[in-house]
Amino acid sequence: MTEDHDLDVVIVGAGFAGMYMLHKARGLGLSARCIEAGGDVGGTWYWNRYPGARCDVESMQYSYEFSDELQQEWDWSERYATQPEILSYAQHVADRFDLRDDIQFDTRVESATFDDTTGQWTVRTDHGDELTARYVVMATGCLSSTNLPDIPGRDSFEGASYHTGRWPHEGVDFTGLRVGVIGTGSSAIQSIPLIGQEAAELHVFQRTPSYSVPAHNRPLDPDERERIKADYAAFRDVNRLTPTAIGGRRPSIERSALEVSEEERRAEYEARWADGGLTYLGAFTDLLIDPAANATAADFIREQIEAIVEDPEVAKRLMPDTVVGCKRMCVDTGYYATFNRPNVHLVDLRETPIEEITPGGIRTSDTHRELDAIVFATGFDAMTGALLRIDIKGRDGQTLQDAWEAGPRTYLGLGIAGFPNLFVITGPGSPSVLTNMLVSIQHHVEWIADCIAHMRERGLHRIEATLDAQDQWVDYVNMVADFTLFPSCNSWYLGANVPGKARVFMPLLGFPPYVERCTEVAEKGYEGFALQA
Ligand code: N01
Repeated sequence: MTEDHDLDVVIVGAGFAGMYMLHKARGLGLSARCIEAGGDVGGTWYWNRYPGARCDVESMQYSYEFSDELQQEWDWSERYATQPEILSYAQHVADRFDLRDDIQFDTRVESATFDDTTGQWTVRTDHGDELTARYVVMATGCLSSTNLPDIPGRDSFEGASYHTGRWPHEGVDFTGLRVGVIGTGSSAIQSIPLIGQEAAELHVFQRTPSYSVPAHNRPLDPDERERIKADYAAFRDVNRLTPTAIGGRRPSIERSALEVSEEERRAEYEARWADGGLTYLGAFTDLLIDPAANATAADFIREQIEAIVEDPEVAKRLMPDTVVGCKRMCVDTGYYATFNRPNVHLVDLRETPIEEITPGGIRTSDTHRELDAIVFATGFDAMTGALLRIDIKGRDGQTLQDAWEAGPRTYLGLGIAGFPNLFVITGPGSPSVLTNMLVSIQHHVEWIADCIAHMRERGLHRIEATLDAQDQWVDYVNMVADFTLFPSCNSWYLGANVPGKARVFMPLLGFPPYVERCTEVAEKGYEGFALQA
């Protein structure tokens, strides 16, 4: 690692965003250091080691495309890759491009302060390092700051407790134990079937039921893999042109759910259910726009729950009544069927809320359940949590906490007015979590690298989003969200899962128009940004 403490760029985080940013920065001849809180690369895939953790974007899509050698040499083994396989892919990338030399592991960035006179950032870590850099790139991840709810008595529990996003590296053996899982989002839905097979008794504490579609995971057929690899670029292009940059294999149908006959609609849902995965929501164009269209997709899933779950009362409790898709859809392997096991019990917190966690278990309004272990599958302080945990001070000593008090404000999700030379990868105001993250990450890294190259060629040293451009962008992001059903339920997209967090719809819907806008901004000399020598 360079011993130099005066760098061109400091990158915070060594997940897929930070790793590629480091590679690109080196390619530009910049001196760069990446600071990573974990003990290795991988970001989300380093931390989320809970049973059943795997990506719900298909493995042939959830990978880097910047190096053809890399995408040709790596063989995914399953349709949806497991966490260990994705982590070993990240490690392979780190080795292949010698990235570790410039990554400082087990180190957390505590503050980043901009000096208006020198135009430099000073970055301080919990190890006492003090680095200066012209640019800071926040590659801190959207779902990395865990949300551990403040339930009364939480810390009094005498058994073992875990958060899915901070799972012990050595794994956990639940054999013979009485386990409680709090939460029923994606992490819970992936882990519950496996914990249910192991535990003596499993109690699932559900506050809001989730819609989940089957993954139908399977080993990847080598012929299928080779077919894709033979023209990988075309495969990527098709996926990139969908609104979520996912699933061009089964594209959205350009018509309303209400335009077609009942039989046709049903056949489409059945085909997508049988195929599995997130493309279920692409069945018709208006599923996330028109409540009546959405209800047809939601009804179909509720029917499936009714058919799978043997106890009609349990089935009813598992049925969501919100708009399907306005909370992130889940993809599962045997989730609903797990409730047919005699050792798995559903606790509906809407009927009997949690009152407290006790030394011996969890007390709800009707009873106390004795537990040996509690799993908090309670999610993340999404999109802003990891950024706001760092004390970031921009121009005139303004803190990011103050600037974002009423919710995050960015221009393109990439820059923030008042914070020169600070870039965010997949930040709020960009499509980010509504897309295949690998595609969004690569787009942002390349945009940032091109921007820095543009500045260097012209002897420019400072770039900052203008307040005007940022205000217009925030209005646009809100306008797009308001045109959809997304703001209609309490999702983490809205910050609604964290008590006290400002309620703002953070990501932007629609990847292709966003990419076009970013390209146009760059072509017009970074329109909406102020650039200075
Ligand atoms: O977190 P979540 P997650 N008392 O926020 C409940 C990605 N991901 O870790 O809905 C009781 O979705 C909360 O209830 P409610 C993916 O983008 C991807 O599961 O707020 N319950 C909810 O049920 C995903 O969306 C993959 O009422 C409480 C649950 O905890 C995102 O990460 C896999 C509570 C949290 O669900 C986050 O998923 C895993 C309380 N006080 C994750 N507080 C794949 O690629 C919260 N809850 C497959």
